[in-house]
Amino acid sequence: MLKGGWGGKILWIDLTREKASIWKYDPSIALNYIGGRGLAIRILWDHLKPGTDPLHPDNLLIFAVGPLTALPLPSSGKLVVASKSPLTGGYGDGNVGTRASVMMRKAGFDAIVIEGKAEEPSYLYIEDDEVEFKSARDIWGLDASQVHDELTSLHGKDSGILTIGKAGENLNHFAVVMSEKDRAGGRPGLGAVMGSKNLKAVVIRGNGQIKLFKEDDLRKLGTQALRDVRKAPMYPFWMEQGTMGVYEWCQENSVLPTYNFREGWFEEAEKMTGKVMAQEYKVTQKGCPNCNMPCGNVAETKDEGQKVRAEMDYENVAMLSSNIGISNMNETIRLVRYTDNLGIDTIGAGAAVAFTIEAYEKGLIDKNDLDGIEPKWGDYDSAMDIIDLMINKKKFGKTLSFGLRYASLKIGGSSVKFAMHVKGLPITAYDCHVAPGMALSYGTSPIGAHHKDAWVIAWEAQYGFDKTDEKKVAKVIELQRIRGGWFETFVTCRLPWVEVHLNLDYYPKFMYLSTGVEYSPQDLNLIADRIYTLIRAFWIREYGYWMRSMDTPPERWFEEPLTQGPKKGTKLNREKYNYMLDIYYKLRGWDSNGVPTKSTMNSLGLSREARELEAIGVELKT
Ligand code: PTT
Ligand code: SF4
Repeated sequence: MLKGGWGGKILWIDLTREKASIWKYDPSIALNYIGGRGLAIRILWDHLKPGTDPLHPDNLLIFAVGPLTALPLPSSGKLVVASKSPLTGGYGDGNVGTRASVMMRKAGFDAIVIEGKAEEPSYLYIEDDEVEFKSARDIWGLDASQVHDELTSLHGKDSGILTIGKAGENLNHFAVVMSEKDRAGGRPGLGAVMGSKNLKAVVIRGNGQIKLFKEDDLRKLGTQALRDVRKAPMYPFWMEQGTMGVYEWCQENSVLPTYNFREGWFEEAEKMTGKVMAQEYKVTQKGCPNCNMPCGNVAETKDEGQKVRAEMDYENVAMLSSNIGISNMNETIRLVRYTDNLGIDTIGAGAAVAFTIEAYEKGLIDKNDLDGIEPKWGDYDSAMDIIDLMINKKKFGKTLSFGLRYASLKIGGSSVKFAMHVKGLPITAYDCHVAPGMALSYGTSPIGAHHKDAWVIAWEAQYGFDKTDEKKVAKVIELQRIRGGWFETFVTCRLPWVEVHLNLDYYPKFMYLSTGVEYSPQDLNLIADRIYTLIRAFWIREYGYWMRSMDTPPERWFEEPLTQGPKKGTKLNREKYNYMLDIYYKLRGWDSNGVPTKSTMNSLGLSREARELEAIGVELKT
């Protein structure tokens, strides 16, 4: 019996039959998987038929919150979106800051699961236990910002709204789920999953109370933590630059993605720093619900042309500036606004443009493949044209819309070496020629190359980029546990801890006051390991096999040294990477090919899942 914290209910919606049902799910799932990503992978393992095409109606689109979501504590307005990914073919998730998370909690749902496909463009209106299936004919084709405005005026400002743009409608594999115009989640193509269901938006309102084990005490502790955030020495800098504060640091350390990750140092970086953004372009600041350290720095163009505003996060800016050779803040603001309106991942879009420029440069595609576009580094117009080509699935744009892995296999040649992804997911904005620990983090991230699970690079810079020892590997796992395990299951924002160093000890206490369960840090780490291993089992169930190469970043970083900047000449060493990967597998209790052993699965309470893998012919070492 749960004492509080969890809503205890899952809302299951079948779009094909226009039916909704509410389940009280087994409390042991809540206790052993907590919520968010943990609940999502449990649902996918138990309810998704193996081998389902990610864009088939049978795929499940899941929105999940956790026992700390929407509570009066730092930065708690977050939600996990998860599904089987069309971009990678494996487990995919993302984390969105949105009022929808608060509304889900007030409605009492820990997860909303959507299956099937609506007969025509639709959106869902959910108010507590009531679900209405509504026509989206009038909003289909609108961009994500317009849809937000339309649905806000229809359903009220305090509704939670999740939507897709044209990218999701057109099943572009880089499509994300958008909220409140500037928030995005689900880089592994989860916007396309929503589009494949003919689902333009989900609007949710909840009117209930979140039942907590010790509400007054939680409020008191939450207030104290909010005060700690505000008093933190890093707070003023964070409030000025947000995630963009790291741009200059990346340049100094030669890890700023430049020219399709060929370089880690950009000759015009000084025009694109967090300071320039904050002091010359920033006009206002936005945040997710319940956040007192809002990082949505809204910048406005200052060039001639129509004024445009966009939120400038580091990943967006780096991938749509240095990585495609652009050094003009106005152009990057326009690109971010454009991609947000289309509902396409900024990182995927930047990666796709860079890949196209390089493939063109190397003669693997020509002007005709690009419908007359002649792409160049630093050329804003051709970058916009490539994005359009991809959204409209014209010529090479169609190939590109299936992702870098697919496109590189299709055009062949040396492109496989410079298709900068792991497991099909484009690498986020840290070049790793000098950073073997970060390369391992990308290699072993449970959704493909994303820094969300282990942003080890800041620690690695201090520890020593050149070291490739067990301590570094253990640090990757430690961060994966906390970032990918704790925060993705509590479902709150991790940035209070990462950026202003809020004491991590708060979180087990919050969990106790919310749920009445006394999780120790070790208990939480064990749950994180269970989730990681189940996610790995899910990938293996989908692929039918596993190989080390799937946990390895692209050839480029091993073969082509940096040619500019202070670390010129540096590249990754393959033997050392493999050595780290061996240690990683050993520490995780997986075999030398990255397959969990039977004893690891048994010790994590995954014996049934181990038997299921064996039943499909996967050999599990003991
Ligand atoms: C996240 C990835 C990131 S990570 C960024 S900027 W970052 C990009 N943002 C995009 C965007 O914006 N528009 C768009 N069309 N595509 C985008 N793709 C990219 O997506 C985000 C913040 C940020 S800003 C980060 S680091 C932190 N991420 C968290 C996380 O993963 N978990 C967690 N518990 N807390 C986090 N807090 C921070 O949230 P994905 P958001 Mg995002 C415009 O979705 O798929 O996880 O990829 O959610 O609400 O926009 O907040 O320098
Ligand atoms: Fe949202 Fe940024 Fe606040 Fe995190 S720190 S909750 S991403 S506004």
